[in-house]
Amino acid sequence: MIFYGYFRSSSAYRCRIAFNLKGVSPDFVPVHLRRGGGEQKQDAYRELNPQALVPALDTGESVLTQSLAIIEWLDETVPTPPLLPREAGLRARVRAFALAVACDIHPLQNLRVLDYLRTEFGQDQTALDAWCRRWIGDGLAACESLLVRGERRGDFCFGDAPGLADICLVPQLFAAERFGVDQTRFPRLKAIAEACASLPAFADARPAVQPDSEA
Ligand SMILES: N[C@@H](CCC(=O)N[C@@H](CS)C(=O)NCC(=O)O)C(=O)O
Repeated sequence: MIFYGYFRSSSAYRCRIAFNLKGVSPDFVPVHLRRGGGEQKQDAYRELNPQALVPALDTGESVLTQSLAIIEWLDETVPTPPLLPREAGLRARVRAFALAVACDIHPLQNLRVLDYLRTEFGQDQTALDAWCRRWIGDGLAACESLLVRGERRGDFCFGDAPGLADICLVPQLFAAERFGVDQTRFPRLKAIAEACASLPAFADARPAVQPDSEA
């Protein structure tokens, strides 16, 4: 298997955590999102992912894209430990949390969106950071409430073991840190992130320890 990613990509970070939790180690091919205008935009990579986004996973049989689709494929092909609960209602809540991050927060901080705000609307870095803080902050505040409303039990988002929600949360908090979001607003999310950080699957997936890291 070949995994195409970038150390700082939140979506690739999600997949790395999932691979580690499952004990799966695909070969890694870095795709530099900035070098030469962005390797993700070059024809060779677009052949793999026409969206020109990382990650992509070549399973040997086909190329999968979209981090959540990759993670659910992994969960179905390597069922232990499970990343989604068996009970349908709880499973829907876990997916709702993951989608709140992946569909409603993350796209607004994406490189191509920020580049567009910079080049087409003339915004400087201060304005872009404020934009990111606004949308990440509001989104994570809603995520904090989702867990409170869900009467959370255990050290992780939805119980005593990490799953899809935690896999999405931790990279999003990493991005929140990068953009200077005030995280004192999210005590529950921070406590969960600390529980995750103590696990090798999460620690080994951090951007700073990836082979293509520039940290
Ligand atoms: N929904 C996609 C998002 C993928 C995505 O936005 N990837 C970012 C990095 S986190 C990217 O490749 N950005 C390149 C760009 O904006 O040009 C997923 O979950 O895989």
